[in-house]
Amino acid sequence: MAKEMWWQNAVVYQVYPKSFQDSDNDGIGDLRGIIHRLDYIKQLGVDVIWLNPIYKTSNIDGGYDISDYQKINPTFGNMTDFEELLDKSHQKGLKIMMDLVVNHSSFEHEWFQKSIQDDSKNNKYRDYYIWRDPVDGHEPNNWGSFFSGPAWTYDEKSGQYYLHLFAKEQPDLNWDNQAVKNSIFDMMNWWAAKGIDGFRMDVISLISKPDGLPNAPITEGALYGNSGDAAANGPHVHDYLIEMNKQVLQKHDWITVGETAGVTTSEAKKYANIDGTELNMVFQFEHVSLDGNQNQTLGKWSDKHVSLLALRSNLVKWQKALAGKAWNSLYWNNHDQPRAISRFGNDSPEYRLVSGKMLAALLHFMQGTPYIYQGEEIGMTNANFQTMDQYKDLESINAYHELVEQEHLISADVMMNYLRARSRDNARTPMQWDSTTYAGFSDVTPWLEANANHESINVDAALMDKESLFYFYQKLITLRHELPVITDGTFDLVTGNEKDEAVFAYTRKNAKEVLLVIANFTAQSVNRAYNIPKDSELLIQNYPDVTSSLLRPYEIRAYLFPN
Ligand code: TEU
Repeated sequence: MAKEMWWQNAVVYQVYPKSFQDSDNDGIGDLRGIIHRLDYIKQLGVDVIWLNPIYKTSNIDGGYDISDYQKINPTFGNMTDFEELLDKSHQKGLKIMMDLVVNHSSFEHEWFQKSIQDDSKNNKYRDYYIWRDPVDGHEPNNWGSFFSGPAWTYDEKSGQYYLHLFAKEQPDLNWDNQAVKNSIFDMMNWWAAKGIDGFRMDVISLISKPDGLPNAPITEGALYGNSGDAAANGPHVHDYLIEMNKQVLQKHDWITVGETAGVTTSEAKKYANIDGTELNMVFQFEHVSLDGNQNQTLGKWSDKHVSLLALRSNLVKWQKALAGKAWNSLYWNNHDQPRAISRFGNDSPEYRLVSGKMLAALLHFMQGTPYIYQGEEIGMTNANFQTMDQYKDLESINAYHELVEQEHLISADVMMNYLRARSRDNARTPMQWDSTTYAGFSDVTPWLEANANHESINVDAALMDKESLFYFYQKLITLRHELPVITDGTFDLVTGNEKDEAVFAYTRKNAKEVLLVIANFTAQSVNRAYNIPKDSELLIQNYPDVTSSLLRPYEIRAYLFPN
């Protein structure tokens, strides 16, 4: 790319509005709550806020079931609140990236309601969704839903099934229909006119279904074929994104990121190509899938810890493959993933802070645009729920019913462990602002229980402690803004590091400078000798002093020296 784009040098902060800040004491976060906390986000130093869906919704899946793309979820506020949020953010130099959820709508969306009404087979909205006749009295194919059960639901009235890769309340839109595309592009242009700064596109890799909707390969013992694999990177997905780019994206200096389940590095080079014909970057899923269950029917449900060998080789693969050809996004967690420290670091009181700093620096010095998920910057941990009624996420609840009660594949205790390790609710507990009863999130019982550890892990405490994770993130963000090598430098693993089971060491290099990052990924001290030039500057570290070649538990150091 000839010109460096602004988003290549930016850091994004993700806000899950439902859990960020409640301003009207109904136990649910809202837009005015976010407005109230803008100065906090600004203080961190980020450039962009990504807002998870704030649209009118049937509330089955955390707002990913939109019933009106041009209305605000009344529980979150109204359009005036949104405009104020956008305005105040812009005044503070913060951009707003919205969530675009157009693989599916809510079943309550007017389009779907028309698609199932009496004259449905003759009205134009029937073809807005994916309807098929039964095959031998059954579902049209063997696809399973991401949220348990089949990916098809039968409609008595018309005698046909409709497709939903997610919940039955989230019917898939038919992107092969030009009218659907036009409606979506119009809607995007309508938001553009409001002055937003970009879109994060939900499961955009799934919008083009394979011709003929064939059965998906099925692993032995599995209940359904893997619809995610079957639908990912479908035959027309790039054509559709090129069309979207022409109709909408190229008219704006936006940030765009595609959430691309099932993306490979070669597909990513198309989605996020540097010519800019599709999107700026993608969220890939490989590094957050390495610790899944051996048993493919259990899929993500596991409490396994990934080995450094597997994690490193995957991250390195992405750094190398996209260099000069596309652009990476960098993340450890989001609203669908467990908390980074609990998953990849160590959330015991002894190591929470050092391991959190290690993970932060290790990721933020790589090439790509980093994403910080709310609470990550203060080291929030997994929820540690003990009973099923504490969970609210439909993916978790449905999986429990299917795997434990219906199929008897695993015991309740095992599943509770898996949920503590992987449930999406780990990420969705209320933001921990202070040590009061409801963590400063609300004055009433929140929709999802606050983590008991908010008494010590909270924003108030972080802001009062100069050594806190918050200020460490702030420093990393400043470094990214000031040091070109973090954005433009080439990435290389330190020679011989490929097989190291404890240490992850890499360099970033441009014509002027070299950045050397050395991280101990374990709770044990290890000895490693690295060649650190005399004229190097120690940019950042997570221990108060530096020993020679001894790397203490989760120690990270980054050195800068002339090339
Ligand atoms: O998630 C897409 C996705 O690939 C899911 O499999 C997700 O990773 C899974 O829930 C993790 O176990 C997106 C959204 O981020 C998610 O919140 C939505 O539920 C989903 O799409 C449907 O819109």
